[in-house]
Order: sequence, then structure tokens, then C-alpha cells
Amino acid sequence: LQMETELRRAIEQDQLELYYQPKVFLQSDPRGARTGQLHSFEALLRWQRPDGSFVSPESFIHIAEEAGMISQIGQMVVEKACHQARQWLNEGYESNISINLSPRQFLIPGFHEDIVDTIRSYGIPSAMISVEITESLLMQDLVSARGVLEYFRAHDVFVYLDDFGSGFSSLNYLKTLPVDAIKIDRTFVRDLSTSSADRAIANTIITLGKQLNKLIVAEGIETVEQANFLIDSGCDLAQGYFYGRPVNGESARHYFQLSP
Ligand code: G
Ligand code: G
Ligand code: MN
Ligand code: NA
Repeated sequence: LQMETELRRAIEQDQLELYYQPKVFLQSDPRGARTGQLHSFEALLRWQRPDGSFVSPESFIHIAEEAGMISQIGQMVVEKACHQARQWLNEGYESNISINLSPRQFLIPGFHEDIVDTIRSYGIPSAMISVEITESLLMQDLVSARGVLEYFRAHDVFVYLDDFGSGFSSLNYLKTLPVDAIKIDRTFVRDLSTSSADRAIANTIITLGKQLNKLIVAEGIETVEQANFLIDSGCDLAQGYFYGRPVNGESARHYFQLSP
């Protein structure tokens, strides 16, 4: 309960901030992209207490959900991302920012329309914001989830299926839901250099995803060996400390200079 009170105060006092982590191209493509070049950003929420300590979103998102604050936080996140995208655009940098959606947000009627309305209110193309969703028991209502994702697609909001492979129903999600991209969970990336099982899993997700016409992103790349394996496997994009840590909006400007 104390954490809940603290979180409410932090929201009121605007102490939650978005950090941005780059996703980079792994493959050179005909449109001129080159390995290591910036593709887009993922927005990651950070709560820094007045004493300087950080609270992980893993814990406070959960509290926000229990306390009925997820709608407010979701709205704040999309506004901050739009504000940042607008600001970068004004400076001549055009980059997509993806925001993470909590499965609970799918229970809020019209939340997807609110997201698109908010993007429009910032005067940026809706394609500049994308969303990351995870499979979850709360998304068992695949019929309405599908409607939401179709709405995003109709409005050019790209959809990433996050943490792919870590849950139980990944393949069913992939079959049922209109997602544009798959993010290979970082637990499969971590041991790529030592585990032939993980190499087989990563290769199989990449092959499967390509046959389904999805963009494939690997998460949690920390070493050059992991990067090289994924490049050779044909993975499209990578995200991880090897390419760049999540940083605040000011520092994220440096990532626009990310080049091979
Ligand atoms: O950012 P890491 O840096 O610690 O994030 C931990 C977890 O919190 C991840 O699963 C991530 O998807 C989630 N997360 C980060 N930012 C947000 C956010 O803005 N909204 C939601 N719902 N989850 C987020
Ligand atoms: O669940 P989701 O994929 O949204 O969350 C991304 C999480 O992964 C965040 O907590 C982010 O800080 C973390 N992360 C990003 N890159 C790396 C990495 O290279 N290594 C590790 N261990 N974590 C990472
Ligand atoms: Mn994510
Ligand atoms: Na993930």
C-alpha cells in the first residue's frame, strides 16, 4: 500500500520518465539500410524516486494494475512517446517509437482508439508510434484482441509480439492475431554461444516468422558472438546492451548517429 501511495504521488509530480532503447538493422536491405544502423526505439518506463533509486517497471506496473492506475499510466506513456517523436521530428530526426501495452489495457473499452486519437493530437503520422503486446491469460479473449489489433493495423500502428516463446500459447497467438513483428525473448538469446538448443530455437523462430511474413527482432543482445549468429541466421533487427542501453530522451539523440 505504501508503494501504491508513492506511485500515485510520483504520477502527480510527473516523476515517471520514458527511456529509449535502439533497435538496429542486422541485415543490409535494398532500401539502403545497413547492419548496425538505427531502425527505431522502444520506450521503457522509468521511475526514479527523489532519493535517486530506480523502481523497476516489473514491480510498479503490477501495482498500477492492481490499483486501477494502468489506464492513467498508459495514457501518460503514449503522450510522452508522442511528445518525444514530435520533438525529434522538429529537429529533423524521424524515428518510430514503440510503447509497451499492459494486457490489462485491453480490458479498457476504447483504449486503442484513445491511443490513435492521442497520436493524431500531436500532429505526427500514426506510423511513428508502434505497440508491443505480450501473450497473457488476460488476452484469452482473442476475438476482441483481434479487433483491437486490426484497428491498429488499419491506422498504420505497427504491432510487435513481445517476449515471443516465453509463454504457453505463442504459436496460437501467431496464428490468430494480426501482428507485424515477433520479438524473440531474450532468454533464448542469452546462451546462444553455449547452447545448441537455444541456437535451434532461435533459428526456428526466425524461419517460422519469415514464412509468416513477420519482421523478426531479437532482444537482449549483449555480445558480438550473439550478434553474428543472429546476422547469419537472417534475423531482421536486434535490440540489446551490445547496441545500446535504454537512456533518457536527451541522451537518445546520440543514437541517431548510430551507423555501421
Ligand atoms: O525496462 P525493463 O527495463 O526493466 O522493463 C521491465 C518490464 O517492464 C518489461 O517487461 C517491459 O515490457 C515493461 N515495461 C516497461 N515500460 C513499460 C510501459 O510503459 N508500460 C508497460 N505496460 N510495461 C512496460
Ligand atoms: O519485456 P520487454 O521486452 O518489453 O522488456 C525489455 C527489457 O529488457 C527491459 O527491462 C530492458 O531494460 C531489458 N533489456 C534490454 N536490453 C537488454 C540486454 O541486452 N540485456 C538484458 N539483460 N536486458 C536487456
Ligand atoms: Mn517490450
Ligand atoms: Na521482451
